[in-house]
Amino acid sequence: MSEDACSRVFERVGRAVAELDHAGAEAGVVEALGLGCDVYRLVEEGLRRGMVEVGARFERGEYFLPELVEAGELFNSLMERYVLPRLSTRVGGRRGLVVIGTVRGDIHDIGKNLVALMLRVNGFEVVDLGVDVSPDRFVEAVKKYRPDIVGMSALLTTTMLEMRNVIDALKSAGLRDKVKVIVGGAPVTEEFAREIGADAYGRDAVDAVEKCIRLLEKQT
Ligand code: B1M
Repeated sequence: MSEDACSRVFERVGRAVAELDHAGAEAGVVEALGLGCDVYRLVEEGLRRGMVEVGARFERGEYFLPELVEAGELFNSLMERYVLPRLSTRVGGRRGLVVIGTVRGDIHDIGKNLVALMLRVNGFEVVDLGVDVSPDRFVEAVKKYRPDIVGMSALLTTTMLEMRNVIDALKSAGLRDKVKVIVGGAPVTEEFAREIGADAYGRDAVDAVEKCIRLLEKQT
């Protein structure tokens, strides 16, 4: 398989997702897999790139809420049919336990699900609290599951502020020094993570896995 050939197909997949061209996106995914391209790169450089363009069109007023919904469905359906079966086969091991959720007020879960999946594939056990998770629910989950790591996802500039509230709630409950905290999501930055007192920032799902592995190494 040639890198160039894969990059070209990824670009086409991204464009098709952006256009909400279901057949074109599916054909591109099938072609990329047929070429033996890396599945995770297909997700990041193809599917996710298309989603970012969908967001940009929404911002410019070219797309509206139904298009955002449709893009989410297209992404999920391609993931379920083509990507998950290829990644899930590698699930196993027990590196550590991560409690993950999308913060209060935010219902975006595609990125969070991808992070949870990549953590599982890489040997982590994951308790997924879902979306719109309040600080209290994070605290309760830490008490109940005693995870090594708490992971928070936010896709909105407004809801990313909830991450600080979760960290404060963990402090108030006397649990902050018992868990490591990793944050991520489109508007979140390394600097913001540092500012709110998180232990790590994950740029994407692979980076999140690497950071979680490093967080556990620091503990031992
Ligand atoms: Co929404 N939306 N949306 N949306 N949506 C964004 C986020 C937006 C950037 C679009 C835009 O205007 N450009 C914009 C936010 C603007 C802002 O805050 N600055 C936006 C808006 C405005 C809204 C609504 C307010 C729209 C409205 O109602 N008027 C509304 C809010 C609802 C709410 O949450 N309260 C809304 C709703 C929705 C849908 C429900 C329709 C749908 C989500 C469906 C779903 O998730 N089940 C949706 C979608 C699809 C998007 C875009 C187009 C795509 C998001 C996505 O799934 N990307 C998005 C545009 C964009 O992202 N630029 C947009 C693919 C996914 C694989 O990437 O989620 O970034 P991502 O995850 C990555 C990394 O960020 C990282 O790893 C992942 C894998 O690489 N990561 C982590 C994520 N979490 C992590 C956690 C970690 C580590 C890494 O550690 C724990």
